[in-house]
Amino acid sequence: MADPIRVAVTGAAGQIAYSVIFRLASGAVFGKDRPVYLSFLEIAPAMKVLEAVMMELEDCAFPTLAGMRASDQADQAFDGVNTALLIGSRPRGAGMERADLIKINGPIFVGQGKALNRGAADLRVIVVGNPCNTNCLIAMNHSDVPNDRFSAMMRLDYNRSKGMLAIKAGVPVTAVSHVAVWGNHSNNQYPDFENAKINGQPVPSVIQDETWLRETFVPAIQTRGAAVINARGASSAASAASAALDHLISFREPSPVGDWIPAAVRSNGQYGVDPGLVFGFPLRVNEKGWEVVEGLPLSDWGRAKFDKVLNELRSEREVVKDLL
Ligand code: NAX
Repeated sequence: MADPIRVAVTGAAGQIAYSVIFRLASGAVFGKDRPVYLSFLEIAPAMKVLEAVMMELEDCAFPTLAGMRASDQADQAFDGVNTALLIGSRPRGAGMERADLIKINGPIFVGQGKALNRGAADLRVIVVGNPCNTNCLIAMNHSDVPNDRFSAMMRLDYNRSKGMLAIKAGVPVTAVSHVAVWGNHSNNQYPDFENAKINGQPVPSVIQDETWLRETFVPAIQTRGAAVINARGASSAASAASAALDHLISFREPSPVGDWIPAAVRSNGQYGVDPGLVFGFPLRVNEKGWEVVEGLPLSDWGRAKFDKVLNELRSEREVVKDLL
């Protein structure tokens, strides 16, 4: 068997991790021939729960699980890892503003950014913990790991968009392609139906209901997380975990021919986004790395949505400027 791939998971006692970890260990992500070594990071009060997760992992007797360890020290957790899934952060509490959350979680990503220098030479970092774009920006700024190895997760928004368009059009999700989710994983993200396709045709020519696309689809995707919380009493976990693993895999293989993958990455100025901001773009992955898909048209209506989310990310960067 090949050498194990070493994966760090932070927030390992949390609900998203509970859906991520067993799939990583089972061979469902890297294949049945690739052993996986798991390295968990948690805060001290959550260690007991993490112990239970590790007991359950032992009880699964996965042939692909080469070993595991747990720590409350980021330096130890990231030592030698090939992939780091940064899921852990404090959830938003009652009455807490987004800016409060950014201020509370930002410092976590300063320390973790530095500790990521302990990773393997090919380390890739995926930020899920919210506010994920800005947390990614902070970690990137404190790490020597090349910027292009960092990304934040827009995949759940993309998967939600594909699912909802497919249901509306009465087609399988595989018929939906070219979905871009611009900007931030927040209520101001812009899930772009104008460039999206169904069976190769522009979505607006298949779903001929602009009012539904603009006034139902876009807000529904933007607020889907809150809808799940209202219905379940807890935030999205299985779908978020599934999206995190889709995201991880999509950086390890060439993108589907003619299509793209969604992720928030460091802007180089594409589409007028300030260089350095971590912004959700459509990307193509090839054997050399990834590149932003450029030149997609945006209508005035779409550009207004795009500019709104761009301004939101600029203000998040302002809130954390002391951490950069
Ligand atoms: P949970 O509260 O169930 O788990 C979070 C875990 O992180 C806890 O066990 C906690 O002890 C741990 N933690 C806190 N500070 C830590 C630190 N400094 N180092 C390591 N671990 C730490 O939350 P869960 O539902 O698993 O969500 C995790 C994060 O994902 C949240 O920030 C959430 O907002 C975010 N999400 C991001 C999504 C995205 O699309 N980017 C979608 C889903 C999700 O809302």
